[in-house]
Amino acid sequence: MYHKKLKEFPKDFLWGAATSAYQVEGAWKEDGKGMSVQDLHEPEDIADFKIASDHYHHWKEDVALMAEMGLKAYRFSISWARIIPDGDGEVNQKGIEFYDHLIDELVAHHIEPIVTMYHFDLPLELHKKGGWCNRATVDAFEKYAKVLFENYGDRVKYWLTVNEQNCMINHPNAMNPGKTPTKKELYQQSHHMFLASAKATILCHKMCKDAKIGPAPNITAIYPETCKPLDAIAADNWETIRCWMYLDMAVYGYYNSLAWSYMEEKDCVPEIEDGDMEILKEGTADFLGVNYYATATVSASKNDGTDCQPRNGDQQVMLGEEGVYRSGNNPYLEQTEFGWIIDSVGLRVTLRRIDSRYHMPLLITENGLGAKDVLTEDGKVHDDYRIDYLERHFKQAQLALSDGVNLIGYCPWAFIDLVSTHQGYGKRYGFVYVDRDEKNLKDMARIKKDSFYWYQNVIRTNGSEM
Ligand code: BGP
Repeated sequence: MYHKKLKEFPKDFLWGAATSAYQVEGAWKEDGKGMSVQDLHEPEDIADFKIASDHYHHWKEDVALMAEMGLKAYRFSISWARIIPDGDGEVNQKGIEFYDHLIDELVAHHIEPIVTMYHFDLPLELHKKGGWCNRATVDAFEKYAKVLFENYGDRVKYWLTVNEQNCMINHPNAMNPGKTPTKKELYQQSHHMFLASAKATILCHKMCKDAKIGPAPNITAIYPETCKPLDAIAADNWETIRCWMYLDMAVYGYYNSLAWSYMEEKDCVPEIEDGDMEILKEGTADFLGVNYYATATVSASKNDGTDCQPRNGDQQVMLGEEGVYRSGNNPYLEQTEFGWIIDSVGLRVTLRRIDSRYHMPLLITENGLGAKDVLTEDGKVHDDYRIDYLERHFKQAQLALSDGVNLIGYCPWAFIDLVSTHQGYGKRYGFVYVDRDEKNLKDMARIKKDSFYWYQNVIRTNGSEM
């Protein structure tokens, strides 16, 4: 649809940027922090998460940079194991203080804190007891949520429960060190995460009266490879199993019926205890976080043993699944140097689809370009490719707004360079460069990239200049 005049970004639009604790903080065992499953990663050639961008020691300087850029919001995650080192026992006062200071500093600079409660970093002690397969983890999360609301509920108005639950179920390896769970176990984990989110949501509504809470799944429109009806069925299958089942639960508190049939077909229906469905119904979201990177294109299943084509990949790679869909090609879209599809129009498609289904306020909680940035000899980073990527996506967000989507904010990934989940510092996302290599920590200096100044102007003009 063409619009004669585009809607302006709302005055209180949350121009933000995002990070997650284990990818940016470092200080992996400082001041009483317990270990998380991410701390077990010790890759040979690339950075691990032990020091990362050392935000734990640079937080004040980092917030000053956020303020200089003009950020209206900062989405970050709290490390569960920094707050409760074994996940379920004593509270670590030093951990409480770290986020207390960070939140105070943000508020002092009029930056809205948007807090993710759990972003891939389950406390290791909980993992040893079965992690999300163990129902006790649901209660541990509720207890952790209570600690967060007690300590930060007076200042934090936006809470995100679980980051990319759908990716943790569809790409489970990094979250389950030691042993990849079976499909049945994964959907049990998912049920427990749904319950944990719902319980935290109920608690948030009781304890923090004017706060809003929601999930942050990775949502993307799925295209059929051709106009063959069976390709359309495959796209619908995968979009439902990958995306809608998570949002239907968050918004309506029930299992999507197609997703349920899929779990029956694949023998992975979770065990549901008495009372669970009532909790899920009660603990529904106030807004939806959306991590968006790339659309996917799929074709009809052949159901002949060749639908699933294993290949190396990360959270954006679609492998295909027997009897459900095959991974297809989209000749109209480019890819990043890391093989991620670039589809700015797909962001508009995705936001429109979510809006049609749920009519909820939407917040883009992640979107960005991972690239091999180069620091020039005169100390600059000319990331015009990132500016181009973000400009194209912001324009599509404005079109989605004009289409009627209730978009309340946009938090590109990432505010500052941090450890990429698979490529260390070889794949950077930030507006701020961190001067370190994979293994050589150098001085960790913070250097503003060209995109920093560009985004500063976008925010200053509330999106009217891009
Ligand atoms: C999302 C995760 C983030 C971040 C981002 C970029 O799926 O929520 O934590 O890692 O993807 O991914 P990567 O670092 O693999 O390029």
